[in-house]
Amino acid sequence: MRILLFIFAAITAVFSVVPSTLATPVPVVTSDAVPLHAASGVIKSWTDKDVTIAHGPVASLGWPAMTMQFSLDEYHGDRFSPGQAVNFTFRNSGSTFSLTTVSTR
Ligand SMILES: [Cu+2]
Repeated sequence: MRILLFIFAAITAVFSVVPSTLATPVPVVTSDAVPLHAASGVIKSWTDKDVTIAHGPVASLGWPAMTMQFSLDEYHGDRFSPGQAVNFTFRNSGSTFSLTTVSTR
């Protein structure tokens, strides 16, 4: 009987430890995240590889308004047509600017 009580006590001890172990927060790694930039503009052309957008100022990059190309390598959304006014986000890796999201405005 003593052995059964010992086993019961041991099992109880183990289970009382598990919840606090599960509650330990998992650290979120953000150091390699590439920031997104947001802008609005008008679609000028759309090909299979890239889109040209006449966009307004991009505050997060200190950019003035300009017309430029964005790569579609990372874009999986709907295709838009020349003349459409849009809000969009993009990320830059070196000299490549990749479109990430687009929506009409
Ligand atoms: Cu630009």
